[in-house]
Amino acid sequence: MPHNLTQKIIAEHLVSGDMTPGAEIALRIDQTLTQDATGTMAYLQFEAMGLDRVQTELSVSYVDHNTLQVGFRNPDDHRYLQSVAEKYGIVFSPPGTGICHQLHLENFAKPGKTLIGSDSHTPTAGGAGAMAMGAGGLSVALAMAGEPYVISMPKVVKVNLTGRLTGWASAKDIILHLLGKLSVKGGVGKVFEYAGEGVASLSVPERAVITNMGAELGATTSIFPSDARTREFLTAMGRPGDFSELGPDPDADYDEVVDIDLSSLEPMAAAPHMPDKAVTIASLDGLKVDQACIGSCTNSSFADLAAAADILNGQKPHPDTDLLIAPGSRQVLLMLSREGLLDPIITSGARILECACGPCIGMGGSPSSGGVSARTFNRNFEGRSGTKDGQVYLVSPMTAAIAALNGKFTDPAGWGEPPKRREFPADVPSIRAMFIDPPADGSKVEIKRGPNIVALDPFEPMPSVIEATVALKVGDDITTDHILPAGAEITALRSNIPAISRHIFGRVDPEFVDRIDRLDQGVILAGENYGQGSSREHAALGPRHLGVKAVIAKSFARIHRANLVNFGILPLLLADPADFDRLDQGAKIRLDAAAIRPGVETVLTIDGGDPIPVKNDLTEKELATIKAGGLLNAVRASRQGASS
Ligand code: MIC
Ligand code: SF4
Repeated sequence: MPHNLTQKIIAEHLVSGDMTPGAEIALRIDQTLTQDATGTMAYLQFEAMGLDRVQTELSVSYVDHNTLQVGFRNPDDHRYLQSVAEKYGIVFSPPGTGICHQLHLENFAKPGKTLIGSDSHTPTAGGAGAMAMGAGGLSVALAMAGEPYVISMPKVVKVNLTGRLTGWASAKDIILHLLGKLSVKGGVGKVFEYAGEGVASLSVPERAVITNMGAELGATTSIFPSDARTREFLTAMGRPGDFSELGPDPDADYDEVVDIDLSSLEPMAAAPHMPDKAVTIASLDGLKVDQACIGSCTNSSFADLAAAADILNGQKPHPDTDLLIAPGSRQVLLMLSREGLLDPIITSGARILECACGPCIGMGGSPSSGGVSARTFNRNFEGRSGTKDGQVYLVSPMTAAIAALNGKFTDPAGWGEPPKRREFPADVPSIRAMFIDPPADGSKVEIKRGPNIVALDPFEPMPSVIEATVALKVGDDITTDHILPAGAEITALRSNIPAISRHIFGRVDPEFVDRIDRLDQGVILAGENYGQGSSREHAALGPRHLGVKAVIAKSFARIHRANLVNFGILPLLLADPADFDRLDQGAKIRLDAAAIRPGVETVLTIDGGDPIPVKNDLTEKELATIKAGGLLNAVRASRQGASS
């Protein structure tokens, strides 16, 4: 049977399960990546598994999120991560080297390989033909221990690209267009596989912009074929041996097809506060822009920054607009410097930041009160910038640079000729030597722990009856940024669950933590797509620590649902979404948890009477994990069983 590219890679890595959409499949994982904000927890969990060395072909530990080092917490975490990497055979990328996804694309991504990363934008590597997925830290820890990664077999959507980009339209505008069309829940349970004659017109860094931000569709991942452009890219990166040609079989079937005519696209923005609120830049003509930020794992390649440098050349941003630029990696910075493209950036007066996530995760660079910020990032959730009423528009680097010069958004019709597209220079410098490779034998290495690193308490098994209060009722599209806000102060607590739990839902309802503290057991009630956005498992661990037993929602985002299961919280679905209105915050519910069966509808009762039917899409194994109190308990029990 002919296979599409996704099915080919899955078939090649299938450990168990059948490839029917929706069925549970287990995949062998070739590579893993972690970043520091999720990595500390992932490695604490890996340590608890008792192995001497990672079992993957390659595991890389990046430090890119918590790089401010205000006080001891971040540097303690970095030191811990470096020592763990040395001990267990993991490549370590020190702070300042760059953003995990940009670095992975440049240095390690390989066509046809499976990669999971404890960061939702891991699909960036799909730009080079890898099947790369975001996952919770515990899932990554298990993959490092050699366990397969379990997902639902995705549907495969063919995104058929025709024509080619013209004028000021860029890769960012392709994905913003798709988000506008399909929404932030449009990709749940799906892989977006790019095909068609338009593919060849896009370079690997451009493809990576699209696969990166495919995460905002809620997709399992996004992938491009590996072709002549991939060969060019890998050769330029000094890795011609990593190339292999890979694409769908000629008559491959897809579950859905979406057509995009590249030549019809124009510069776009995602308006506040969701990545799918796509509007044209022309429609924003005249809107004052207080800040412009160029960077993040979406748009910080050499090509992106070179285009911005060309636009800024000899000019200055508007006096009322603050311009910040963060290159994605030291390689990008080095290329800009060697090509003479740093000069126009420096002389423009733009503020050059460290090669790291920076303002994207609220690590500085917040806009002023109510300020409009044009950012080349991938998320504009309310408050994520660090300024609650900041108005963040997601745009391309060219759009951000032009807006910075004009101090406002203007109609692209008046922008003149776009800069020449530069992919990468003829001679690309390697920064591979800036990574720290682990020694062959790490057995003597001592792990360095600071006071910020607090081991996880074991979790109790699920009670047989849940008698709980609806501790919080929230609407649709609640992000993990709503559940656990980012920003420098809170993210510094990622390796300390008791401390970080005090911030759960802090921006949605500052009373939440005190309220749930007074309750014995709590549940959360939510609308569609609960937990969209990041992979941070703290958004499940924190609620679990506070006593949340179940989340009852209309639907869940993929990674967060897996994190809930991993930490023993029941993800229940309202059998009739209209029942959402019958359940109020403060209601007392009762549920016979012991009686729950995979896929079987059951009822919970409100305040001792009124029944509400709830269903689940849990597998036998997932339910057993939840009942055991989470995956760590389940893994410990199975390891003990194996050794007795
Ligand atoms: C994000 O962009 O939201 C993050 C910060 O990179 C997260 C990971 C985290 O919360 O540490 C992600 O995308 O998974
Ligand atoms: Fe970092 Fe932002 Fe990318 Fe997340 S989305 S990995 S915070 S640059």
